[in-house]
Amino acid sequence: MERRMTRRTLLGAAAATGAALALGPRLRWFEPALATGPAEPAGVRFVPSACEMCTARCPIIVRVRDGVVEKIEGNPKEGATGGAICARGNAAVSLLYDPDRLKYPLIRTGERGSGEFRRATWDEAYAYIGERLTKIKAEHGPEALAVARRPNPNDPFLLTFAQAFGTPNVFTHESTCPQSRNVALETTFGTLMFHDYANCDYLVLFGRNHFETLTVPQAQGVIKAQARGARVIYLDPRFTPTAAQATKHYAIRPGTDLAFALAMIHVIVREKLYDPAFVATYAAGFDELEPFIAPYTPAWAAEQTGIPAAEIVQVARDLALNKPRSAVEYGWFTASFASDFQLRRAIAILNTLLGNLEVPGGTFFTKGLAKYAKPLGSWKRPTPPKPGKPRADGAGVPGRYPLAPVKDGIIHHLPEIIMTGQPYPVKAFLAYRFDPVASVPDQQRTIAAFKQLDLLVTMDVYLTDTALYSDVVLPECSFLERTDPAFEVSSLVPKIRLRQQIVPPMHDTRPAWRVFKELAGAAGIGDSFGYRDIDEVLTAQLAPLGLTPDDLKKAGQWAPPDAKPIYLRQQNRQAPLPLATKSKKIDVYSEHLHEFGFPPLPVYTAPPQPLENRLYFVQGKSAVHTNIATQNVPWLHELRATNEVWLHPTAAAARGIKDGDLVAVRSDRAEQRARAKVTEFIRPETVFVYHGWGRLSPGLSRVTGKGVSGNRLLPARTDPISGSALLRDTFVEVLKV
Ligand SMILES: Nc1nc2c(c(=O)[nH]1)N[C@H]1C(S)=C(S)[C@@H](COP(=O)(O)OP(=O)(O)OC[C@H]3O[C@@H](n4cnc5c(=O)[nH]c(N)nc54)[C@H](O)[C@@H]3O)O[C@H]1N2
Ligand SMILES: Nc1nc2c(c(=O)[nH]1)N[C@H]1C(S)=C(S)[C@@H](COP(=O)(O)OP(=O)(O)OC[C@H]3O[C@@H](n4cnc5c(=O)[nH]c(N)nc54)[C@H](O)[C@@H]3O)O[C@H]1N2
Ligand code: SF4
Ligand SMILES: [Mo]
Repeated sequence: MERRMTRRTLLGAAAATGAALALGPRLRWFEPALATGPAEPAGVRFVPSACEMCTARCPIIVRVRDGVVEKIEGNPKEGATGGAICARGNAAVSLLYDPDRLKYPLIRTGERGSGEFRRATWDEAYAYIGERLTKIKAEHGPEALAVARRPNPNDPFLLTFAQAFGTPNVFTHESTCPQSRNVALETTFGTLMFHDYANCDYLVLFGRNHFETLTVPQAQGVIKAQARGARVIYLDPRFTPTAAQATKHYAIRPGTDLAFALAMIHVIVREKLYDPAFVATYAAGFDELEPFIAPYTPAWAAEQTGIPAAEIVQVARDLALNKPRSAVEYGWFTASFASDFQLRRAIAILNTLLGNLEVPGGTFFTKGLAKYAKPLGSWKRPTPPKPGKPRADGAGVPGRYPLAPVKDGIIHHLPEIIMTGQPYPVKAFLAYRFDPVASVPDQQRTIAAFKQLDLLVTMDVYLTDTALYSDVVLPECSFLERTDPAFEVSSLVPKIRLRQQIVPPMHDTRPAWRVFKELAGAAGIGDSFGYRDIDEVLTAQLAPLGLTPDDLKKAGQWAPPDAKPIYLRQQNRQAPLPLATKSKKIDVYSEHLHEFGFPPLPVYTAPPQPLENRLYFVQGKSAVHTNIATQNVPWLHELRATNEVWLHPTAAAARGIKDGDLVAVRSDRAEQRARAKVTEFIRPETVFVYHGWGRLSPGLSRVTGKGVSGNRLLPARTDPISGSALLRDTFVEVLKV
């Protein structure tokens, strides 16, 4: 079941870490604490698993002594992480033992939002949900149920539940995260693209804050590149840890990144610095690009961005000089300004001009397990009927949001649908590993809508802000107390990884595979869950690969033997690429966008300008917290207990604000209070807060009511092309209280 590590293997891990540390002090965030103690005493186990403190799901080794989890470390065998984990991964121990965790099912007894619940048994909770779902289905049809989750290894259970119930209204969080990027990439290449950070020589980052807003494997890739001498150009209105590590930081004016990108295209085209053979072989519409890009000069971009024209020219030339081992990163959180979709299109065009696809140090198509071995299998389940109605949010629906992905939807439209009953009634909502009240803009509207529902169910590990308004709260086992299905981690080389149970559940909590099976039984759709336990699910998954659940439990992860990175164009620069656009080419000029009435080339729209006294309201994530998930996790709370309002000294002085003063941040929607942090690390027309505070639920006892919630201040605006939320194009006033 588990892997016993001897002192010798531990020393091996220490040596590997030592090698990584030799890269320099910037590694300090990733340094795994090493197991201590002279010898491995009896009663100590080391079990491989996968972290769930964020969705990078790094491989970990958990040290357990006499049934108590003592320490979490990175799995030293993982090359991509260098055997390291981050502070959040380390702190999972304190989540496991946090007295604030959900300990048993809850059924609401008071008004929604009152926080009055009673302890319920699982059977009571299932019966409550099952009865209401059956009634809602009979009265309004199955599409009256919406479900949402942050994608995770338990997706097959939630998706099977939704499909068997018959609803098309399945959401992810994506419209508040990378949707404009994803749609731009799918429009241009027909699929997503990824970066070969470690082998890159010149990398341009539009606010991708690798050394603060982390995933360990990506950050390690950038560190490896920099250790070889790679240059990193970083644009952010704020001076961040990535700015500190970058070759060059430009404090760009918020929302003007597209101007910088267009001017770089201008220089590369005008000076003929692109890869002509690549463009001729793979690109469609280059002829249209030339006249289109002519007006977007560096001088014009300098006015927009506040960055000198000569600097823009230099970055463009350096990018081209280093091609194909150079890239402009597509970014991750891209739910920001209305120009974001076209920014990601412009970046796609830049990478095309550099000819960096499928060569080391460039960009690549993901190579799934099926390319090397066989895809994972599944337990046997009946083919679900096709939902009778289209999605309520219009994602993928002609005339509404035809390009927004059907599999993700537009979660920030759900409140409107519930409130108006248009295009049809949605009466029940299930939130799994997702907290829309905290995460989705226009919190007031989300709450008002949730209060109108006939049924709201949350499944989480904490009493979240969404749970606070729920009828039933289902406690999932924490990730250290459960086994999930194996999941694929596909990068240059595919792998499968397993999260396995380390210790028995401490409370009356259950794993997802069990909850959805039992809930399906109560809702009369149990036929789709014909497995007995998670081992049966794992057996079915692994059978095509000739592996058993025990194989994976021992090692924690598996890669096809001798799997080497595949770069499709490494040997043959004309090799076919799996471009899934209609033209089968890279759509520099997009007929597809044109057909839907959207600009086929990345036309610039300037960001809205702040009225007098107002400031751009910008948020970002902290190195020691994950989005809205960890503010209450004890060890992480100790590291950062609240957020502050970052103001430039000139903006502060103009408002009579001193460092540490209590200030009010006011938008058209609401007012929030926190302490001012007066700092030169931010542009004067911009105010910044870390995302994740201003929480409502008393169940998050350490943080309730502390700091600023962005989503209380923001309206829910939508990019008409991708369906992405626009979370950075709002202005706020800041006043001394
Ligand atoms: N204003 C504003 N809004 C934003 C952002 C922003 O910067 N500003 N960022 C956006 C981004 S990038 C994203 S990705 C979204 C994220 O939005 P969410 O997906 O809502 O946020 P997460 O922090 O990932 O965590 C979701 C929930 O998962 C729960 N959870 C953690 N582990 C487990 C588990 O093992 N089981 C269960 N059942 N639950 C678990 C946590 O307790 C938390 O309630 O928010 C977006 N919203
Ligand atoms: N520690 C930690 N790591 C995380 C997460 C976390 O919450 N904590 N969340 C994970 C998730 S879900 C995501 S989506 C990724 C997000 O990864 P990123 O996209 O890197 O993260 P953000 O923190 O949302 O934003 C990054 C930076 O954008 C800057 N910015 C704001 N406006 C502009 C602008 O107009 N132009 C430019 N160029 N920059 C601007 C902000 O100042 C901020 O520093 O991180 C992932 N990793
Ligand atoms: S990046 Fe940190 S929190 Fe995320 S999975 Fe890896 S160790 Fe865990
Ligand atoms: Mo995200």
